Amino acid sequence: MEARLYVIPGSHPSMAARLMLEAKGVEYKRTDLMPVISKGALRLVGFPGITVPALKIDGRKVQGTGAIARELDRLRPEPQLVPTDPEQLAAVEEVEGFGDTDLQQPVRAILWWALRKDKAPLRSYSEGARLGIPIGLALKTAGPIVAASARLNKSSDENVRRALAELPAMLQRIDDWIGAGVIGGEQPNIGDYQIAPSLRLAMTLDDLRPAIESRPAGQLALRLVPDYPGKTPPILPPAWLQPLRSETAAA
Ligand SMILES: N[C@@H](CCC(=O)N[C@@H](CS)C(=O)NCC(=O)O)C(=O)O
Repeated sequence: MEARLYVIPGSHPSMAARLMLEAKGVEYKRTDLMPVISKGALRLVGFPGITVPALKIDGRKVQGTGAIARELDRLRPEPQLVPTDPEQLAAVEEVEGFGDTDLQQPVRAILWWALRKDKAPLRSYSEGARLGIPIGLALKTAGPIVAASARLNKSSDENVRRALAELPAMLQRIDDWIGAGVIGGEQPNIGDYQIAPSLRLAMTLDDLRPAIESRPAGQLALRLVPDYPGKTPPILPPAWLQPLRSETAAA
């Protein structure tokens, strides 16, 4: 099987695709792309869409975490990522949908807000990446990319403050799914792979980690993704973190 995965360093759905390929034991080559520039690069190599993860596998082009999971199940059924039992499938797809849209996006918005305020942590997110140019140079010229990414991901003060206020309820939903056994089992499914990397990326922010790490959601993220590049020292306004602080105190 010949496989090449296109990713953006630090991207949470890209991490999901990497973990699924590894779980399936599929060997693959990886191409690291810079955000924003990635859109044109993906078009150049023939993908119809503009987002990572994007996978070329045995001549087929598959884009998006969910589509990649289903293609991997088709090519190599074990371990199964998407359940076939209808009841289980419905439950897992609910988690998957939540991870794909509701959770991924606010985490992106929060991180780009932080990186726009201070670009220094960007280097830590590029750890181990091969961008085709020296990392130092990539980082020196990253200003416009950070600004564009913050704009594209709607990282306004208002959106980020709202995302932080909504995070406790999201974490509770994830804990409940773990409690009900929909995710968090011994054999991770697409729901696990959609959720864990997003939480793990959120945990690279020192401001967010304490509210996540000790609860079931955080434990799942740490189990599935023990290592995640990146570390952002405290930067978010304390008032915005209040909803998360009360959550930590209650736990
Ligand atoms: N929900 C999709 C989202 C994919 C997505 O939006 N990926 C982001 C990176 S996390 C991307 O490619 N953004 C383009 C950019 O940053 O320029 C999935 O899971 O595949």
